[in-house]
Amino acid sequence: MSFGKMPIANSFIKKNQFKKQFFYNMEAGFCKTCFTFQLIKVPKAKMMFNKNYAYLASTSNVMKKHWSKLSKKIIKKSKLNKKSFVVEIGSNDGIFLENIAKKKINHLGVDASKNVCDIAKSKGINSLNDFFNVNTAKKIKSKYGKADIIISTNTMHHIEDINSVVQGMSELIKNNGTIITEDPSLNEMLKKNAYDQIYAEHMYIWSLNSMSYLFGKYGMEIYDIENNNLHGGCSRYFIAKKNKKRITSRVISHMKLEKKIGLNKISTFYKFKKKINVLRKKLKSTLIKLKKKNKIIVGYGAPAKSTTILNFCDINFKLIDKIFDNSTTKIGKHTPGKSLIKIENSDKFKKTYSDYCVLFAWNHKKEILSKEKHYSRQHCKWIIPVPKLKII
Ligand code: JHZ
Repeated sequence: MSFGKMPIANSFIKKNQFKKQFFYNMEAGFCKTCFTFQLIKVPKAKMMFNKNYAYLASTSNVMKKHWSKLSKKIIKKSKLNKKSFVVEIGSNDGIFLENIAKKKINHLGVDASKNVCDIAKSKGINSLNDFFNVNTAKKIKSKYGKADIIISTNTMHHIEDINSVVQGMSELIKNNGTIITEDPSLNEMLKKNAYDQIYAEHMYIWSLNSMSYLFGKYGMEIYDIENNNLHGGCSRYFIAKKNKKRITSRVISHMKLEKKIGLNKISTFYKFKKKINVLRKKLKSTLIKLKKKNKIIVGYGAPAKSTTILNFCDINFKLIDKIFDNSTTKIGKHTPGKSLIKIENSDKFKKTYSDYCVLFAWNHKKEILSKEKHYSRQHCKWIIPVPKLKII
C-alpha cells in the first residue's frame, strides 16, 4: 500500500527549513507469518526521536486523567509499594510516571527524545534519555534490579527493532511481574478507516494476533486485554511470563473477533486500501469546492496524523489558511512535506474568523468541541476527516 513521498510526521518546520526537508517512500505491508501490519522501510530512529520531539503527551487533559486512572489500578492490582520498581518505555513528559513518582514508588522512565525527558526530570521523575533495547535493559537490571511492572504506552509501534525491545523486557521483568502495553489497535484503524494512524513513527499497527506472536517468541503471553476509544481506539495488553497468569476469556473472544474480521488475511487490507482512496479524494474535492465559494478554511490540532492526511490527500496552505494547536513545540512552525500550513496558538482560535475548520485531532473531538463551543454557535462548521467525511 503506497502513500507516496512522506516527510517525518512530527517534523514541524520553520520557514527557512522548507527546502531542506527529508522525504521517504511510505509503503505499508502485511506479514503473513507474524500477522503484523507494518511499514516496509522507515527513516533512522534518531531522525524521529531526538532533542526536538514535537509530541508532548500532557497537552490533553483527557489523557492525563486516563493515565492517572491506570496508575491507580496498577498500584492496587499489583500491590505496589515503595520497594516496587516500575519501568516505563517511552515515558515522554512524564504524564504516566508522575502518578507513580507522587506515591514515592521506585521508577525509571526511558525515552529516546531528550527534550521530553528533560520535562519529565523537571517534574521529579527519574528518567533515562536512551533507546530501550536488550542492552539498555541489561544496564537497568544491573543498576536497579528487575522490575515489577514494565509499561509502554503508545511506543511499541515506534521502535523498528521491536525484537530487541521485547527481549529486553523479558530480561528485565520479574518472574511474576506484569508488562502492560497500550497502542492504537489494528481492528479500530480498519473500522474507522483511520489511515492517518500510519506514518513513520507508527511503523507497526498491532493486533492481539501480532502481539501474541511477538511476545510468544520470548517466552511470554498476553493474559488479558482491554480496549478503549482513546487515540482513535487502542488495545491495552497485559503480558506475563508463560503459564504465570490465567488467560482471561476476553483474550479468547478477542482472538475470535480478529479472525472473524480477517486481521490474519491480506484481502482485508486490499479492501482498506480501496476505502481510504475514496476518503482521500472526497476530502480534497470538498475543500476545493468550499474554497471556490470563497470560504475560509482552517484546521484544529496538528497531530502527527495530520502529516499523513495532508500529504496523502495533497492538501496545502492554498486550501487551509492555518492550523491551531496548543503544543509549544509546534506553534509558529509549519506542517511538514508539501503542505506547509502555519501553526498558530489555539488560544487565537476564538478571535480568528473562519467558515470551516478541519478537525485533524479528530480523536480529541469531545475535548476540543467542548472547549470551542463558540464555533458552532457562530454557525461555523467542523469538518471531521475520519472515520468518514462529516461536516457538523
Ligand atoms: P494527538 C501522538 O500522535 C504521538 P498524534 C505518538 N506518535 C503516538 O503514538 C500517538 O499520539 C498515539 C493538539 N491539541 O494526541 C495537541 C490541541 O491543540 O492526536 C496535539 O498537537 N488542543 C506518540 O500527534 C494534537 O492536537 C487540545 O485541546 O496524532 C493532538 O495530537 C487537544 C486535546 C490537543 O496525537
